Order: sequence, then structure tokens, then C-alpha cells
Amino acid sequence: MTAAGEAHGLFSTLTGNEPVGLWSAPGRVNLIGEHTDYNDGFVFPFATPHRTHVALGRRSDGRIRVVSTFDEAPVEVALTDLDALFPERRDEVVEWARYPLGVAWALLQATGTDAASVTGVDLAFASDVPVGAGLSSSAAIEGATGSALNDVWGLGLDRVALAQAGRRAENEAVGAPTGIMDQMASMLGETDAGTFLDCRSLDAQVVALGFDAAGLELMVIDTRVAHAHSTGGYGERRAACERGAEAMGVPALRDVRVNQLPQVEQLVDEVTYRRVRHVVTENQRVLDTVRTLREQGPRAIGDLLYASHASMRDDFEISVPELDLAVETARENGAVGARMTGGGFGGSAIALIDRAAVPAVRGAVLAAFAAAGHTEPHVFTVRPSEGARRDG
Ligand code: GAF
Repeated sequence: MTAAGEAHGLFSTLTGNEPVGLWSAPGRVNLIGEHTDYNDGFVFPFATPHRTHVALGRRSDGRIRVVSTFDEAPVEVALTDLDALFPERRDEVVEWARYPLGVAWALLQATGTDAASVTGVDLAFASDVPVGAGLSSSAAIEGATGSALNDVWGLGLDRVALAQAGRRAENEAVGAPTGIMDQMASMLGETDAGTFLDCRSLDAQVVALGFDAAGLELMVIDTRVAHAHSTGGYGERRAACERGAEAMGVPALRDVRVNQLPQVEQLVDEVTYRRVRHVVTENQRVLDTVRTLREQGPRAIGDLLYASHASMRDDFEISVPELDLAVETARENGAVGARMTGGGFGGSAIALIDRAAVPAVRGAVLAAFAAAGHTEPHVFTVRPSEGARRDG
């Protein structure tokens, strides 16, 4: 059964009724621009064909109930209690439910809406976005929830405001100190295009990727090394970036140019310097990628992808052996470019490869993982797809 069918079925089982509508939102693959979003920098993601679907129905008692195929036990609270729950008492809510309940809370907050004035709702979720694969299953659930509630509650928020509510839910209701890339990618995605986003102004441009016309496929290699951004390394990297910006007397690392790096090196310790160098050079690589793509097409961006991976492996130190192996194996087998994608410490690598080379690269990656004694990865190709939408 499709994930949309599963969401519908789960809703009917829960309520005995038909939903008033179905909405969905995608995960994302980041083509380039990693750990630049919370530094007010540039990113260039696209939306995955994998989506999280939600079926929604109204209820008359001012309560919100969520259920999902991740954990079938429904979670139910009064809408007027959301304010007391987030952020301080979020631990009282099972983790997956913090995403949809957190979005409901953030939407009411963002619009100054009295929780007693909106209709109660039942929401049933199902998803085919792989969880823990670094493809932002979290932004997908936030985007689907935000789109559905925005319509049913008549809030009139635009896509950027919905992305901001999703990020607030992730930061404050879930407790993961992430940036806004994933939510913007999930809300703004377009078929066969990437979203070139300035994370300071939130100005977004749709840039055609042209993979298909160039005979290229974008392969995802999910290492199945699970990661979570509400713990450890992500927050530490973020803190190092803040130290770097403070040492340079600027609001964010977005304001530091590549030619200022020698100055940074004088001001901070060696590890902080390498963290800063990753972000500053990565920002430049995003700009170079978009320019190169526009001027020369997708075959010309490969070295920028490889350089991005090396920077994350050596300077930002967020790669793992499985990700490095995936990238190296893709390179040895003729990939145009490859890099890890997402927050790191596990998750997926991507490789841009000739369509005809897909079976050979897949075979080589599986063989390399087996030889190294790693868990067998999930290998698949993705086409850049549409952002959040109402489906029925
Ligand atoms: C995760 C975060 F959610 C994003 O905001 C971003 O920082 C990314 O890691 C790294 O580029 O996906």
C-alpha cells in the first residue's frame, strides 16, 4: 500500500470516519551547503520523491490527537494545553509526537491565535521518507502538519512562514538546534529543480538542475548508520561556529570571506579554525555550484561536491567511515561528484552519476561495504520533486 493509503486507512481505523483532506510534504536531499544554514549562509537542497502523508479530520472538543505508523499508540492533548507543554514540558510527550504537536503550537504562536478558537483535529501520519537516513523525515512531518493545519484553521500563512513554524517546532518542541534548510526545502521544492536559499534573507530561487537532460542520476547511499541532531555533535559544531563569529566580531560566519581566513586563524584555537574554514569555504562552494550549474550544466559541478565532502570529513569532522567509503567508491567508479548529505554522523551520501553507470556503481558500493564488514546500505536514485501540497 502507498503511504497516502496507509495514512487514510489509519485515520479511518482511529476515528471510524473519512478524513476531510489529505496533505503531504517531502524529505530533502542537500546537493551542497552543509552546516551553513544556521550561520546565515547559503544552501542548495531539493525535495525528495519520498513524502510524509497526513489525513486530517475535525473534532468538536478542542483536542488534538495524532497517530502514526511509526508508533500506533495515539497521543492526545487539549489544544489549550499546548502552551504549557512547549517548550518546558516537552519530555512528557513521546518523541515522534513532538513534531506534529510542536507545529500546531508554533502555528498558533506565530499567528497569535487563541487555541480555544480553532477546531480540534485528528491527524494520522504515514511516510515513505526513510527515518534516520539524513533525508529529513522530520521536515516532512512538519511540512505535512503545517500545510494541513494552515488550511483547516484558515491561518493564511505562506510557505516561508510554514517553514519557520516547522523550524520552531524542531528547535523548541523537539529540542534539536537545527537551521531552516530542511523545512524550506520541503515547503518550496519543485520538480527537477533545487532551491537556492539565502538563509539570512530567506530569499529563495528555483534553479533547474538538468540532471535528466544531461543523462545523469542522483544516487542516494543510505549507510544505515543512524544519527540524531538533538544530541551531541551537531550542537558542538554550532557552538564552534558561534565562537568563530564572535572572535571576528560579526553576527554570523556568513560575514566572513575566504580571504579573511588567515585572520581567523590568529584569533581562535586550531579546532575552531577548521570548523570556521569549513563553513566559510562551503558557503563559497554553494555560490560556485549555482553559478557553474547555470553556466555549464550539472556535469561541471562534480569537483565542488568532492571538495565539500573533504571539507566535512577533514575540517568539520562530521563524516563516518561508511560515508567516506560510499564517496570514494562512487569516485573510483566514475561518479561526476559525490559527498555526504545532511547533518552528518551517519545518514546518507549522494553521488551524481551517468545513468548507464547506476548498476555498476550500486554493485561496487554494495561490494565495498560487504568487504569492509559494514551493514548493507540502501542504494536508490531520486528525482528532485514537488514541495508540500494538498493531495485530496
Ligand atoms: C540538519 C539540520 F536540520 C539542517 O538545519 C542543517 O543544519 C543540516 O543538518 C546540515 O547542513 O539537516
